[in-house]
Amino acid sequence: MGQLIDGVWHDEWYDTDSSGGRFHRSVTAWRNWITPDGGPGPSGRGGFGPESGRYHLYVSYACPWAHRTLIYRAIKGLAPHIDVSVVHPDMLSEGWTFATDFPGATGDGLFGLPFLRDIYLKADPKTSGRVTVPVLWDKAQDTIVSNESAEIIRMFNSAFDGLTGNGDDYCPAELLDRIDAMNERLYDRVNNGVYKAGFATTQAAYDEAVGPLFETLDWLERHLAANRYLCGERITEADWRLFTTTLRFDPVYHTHFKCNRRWLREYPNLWGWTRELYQWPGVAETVHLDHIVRHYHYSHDTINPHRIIPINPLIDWHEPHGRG
Ligand SMILES: N[C@@H](CCC(=O)N[C@@H](CS)C(=O)NCC(=O)O)C(=O)O
Repeated sequence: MGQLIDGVWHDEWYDTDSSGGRFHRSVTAWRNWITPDGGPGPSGRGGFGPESGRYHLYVSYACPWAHRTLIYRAIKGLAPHIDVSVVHPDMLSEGWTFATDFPGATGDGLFGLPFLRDIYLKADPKTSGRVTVPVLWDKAQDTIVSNESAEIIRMFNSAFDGLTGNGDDYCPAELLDRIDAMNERLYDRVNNGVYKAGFATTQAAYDEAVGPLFETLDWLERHLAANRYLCGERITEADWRLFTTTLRFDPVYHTHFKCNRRWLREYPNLWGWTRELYQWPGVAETVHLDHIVRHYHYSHDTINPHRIIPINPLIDWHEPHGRG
């Protein structure tokens, strides 16, 4: 695990010394948008129109942020139009690699390069920053459109509708404020909250993260007792964003990240809702628990220095969800 500084790779773990043991996720650098008419989006520059076969998605099956983009690719009918490369689950001194000695790790389908950082360097040989997944690559301009999952899924929600004929809208205008507020509440306390607890290197930093995490899970349990989905009667972006975290909770975060006040399956509504999303058409195929379990336990040697992969709870994802 490391980062690029002026185009040079430095193998460094997250610096928590300067932040009192707290993990801070870096701000994402590539922020262009694909738009229906190719005009500029809310950030970055224009020139990225929706075309079949033009874009390529680099993901890790382990990563909850990348997983969101794979789910949207499935539920928005984008698979025939956007192809995918999958990195190896082990993220060690070279960062994410295109090694293929793990089932499902595809290698770099576009250029045959060895490391994900080479994709960043292809876009900008002097780039600086962390080398993260997902990455949405534009074959026409030979550059990165975006490496921010929250924005990639907003593009996927509507930019290609003219091409796919799939008008399913997970971010309808009338619910946008509610979705944004829910996302904000859940990102810091839950999606990133588990990482803040897991990567904390002081007791205080861990306590600061794990308290709000479980308060928010308790709140979500009550909320889902009264609401079909997070923002009311219809499924929205807020649900998909939370799902990639709740899916990983019992297999990884509970034990590996010390988020162990309760198992997720002890929350009947949250667990039923998680199973419902898992069972949504096309979604189970995006879930690769072998990559998930392997990545976290094998890559984070500050947390699990002997790299023992645990046996894990037996989970019946196909049990009827009982909601609706
Ligand atoms: N803001 C990014 C965060 C992505 C992210 O942090 N991905 C992790 C994997 S779960 C990563 O690639 N980390 C590598 C690193 O930090 O060096 C997004 O949501 O797209």
